Amino acid sequence: MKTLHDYLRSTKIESSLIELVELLAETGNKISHLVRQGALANILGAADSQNIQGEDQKKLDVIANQMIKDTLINFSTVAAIASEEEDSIVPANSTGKFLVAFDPLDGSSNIDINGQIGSIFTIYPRLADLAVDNEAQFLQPGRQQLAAGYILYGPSTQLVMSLGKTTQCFTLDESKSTFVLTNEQMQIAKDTQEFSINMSNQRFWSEKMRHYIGELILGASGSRGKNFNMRWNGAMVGDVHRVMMRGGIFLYPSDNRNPKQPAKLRLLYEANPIAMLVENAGGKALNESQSILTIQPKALHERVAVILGSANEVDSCMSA
Ligand code: AFP
Repeated sequence: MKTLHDYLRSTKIESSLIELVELLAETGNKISHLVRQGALANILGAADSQNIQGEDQKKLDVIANQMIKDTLINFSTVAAIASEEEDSIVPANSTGKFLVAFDPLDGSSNIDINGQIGSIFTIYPRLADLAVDNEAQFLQPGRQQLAAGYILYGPSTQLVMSLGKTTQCFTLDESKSTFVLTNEQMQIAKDTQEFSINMSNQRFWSEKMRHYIGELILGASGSRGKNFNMRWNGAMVGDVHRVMMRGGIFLYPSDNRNPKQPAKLRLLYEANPIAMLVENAGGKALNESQSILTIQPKALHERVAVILGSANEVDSCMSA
């Protein structure tokens, strides 16, 4: 079986981008090792701090963020980084050609219950006409991404990534401490009978979303004429991986719980990288009106509604 190292060199991707992807994979491997030790590595529980999102940080949020940040800052081709756990961007190397944004630990509420968690990353080209400490570097539409991926810390550790046209899956061979190609071209089923949404927010959704989900729940006795199953993981990486593997529709729609914050998921380091992976696997990823990858970001930690997965089901949701 082909290793990540061999796969990357079989592509036409430039060597400096290959090296950066390998560095991120290697850091994910190290985080995976910590995750597997759990309480024995003193990584569980709260960090007694909050991030700019106003979220209580877990110890592993902080540890994973520091590991990725320390690795990238010292890598000569990285111009600047952005993270869910960093208030603002962190300039790195003035001659760097890449920007890296990441959610170091997605699904923090799953850490202490041994649930699925992951790290999400995205790589953009550095904008030559802007200084490396200019936040506007990162306000590029998702279509500009050079590479994107997530590392899922589940029963096995898997790296799902796209370097442009297709989406691959690699599985960590812990005996050799290396990622091995296990799916060269992931394809999301066009149809599904499985949806993924946090139902406890139902009373806060738009009428349109309440109607659409209501029809899924009516199943064969409703307008859809078939039954649906539901899954909600609490970690986007876990729900998205299920969609990548067996189809489905994942939704975190806008809601009116907090008029100042109608959406939850972050555009730069959650929605955009995931949207690239999903679209390059034949799925769709929208924000209730347009492809997520076409959104012009206005702020670093901007949030966005997310509806993604099996193309025909996303179409059904949008036309509901
Ligand atoms: P945390 O990393 O703070 O746990 O948030 C995870 C997440 O951003 C995304 O991964 C999940 O799909 C979503 O939040 C879960 O949100 P709810 O807790 O509101 O269901």
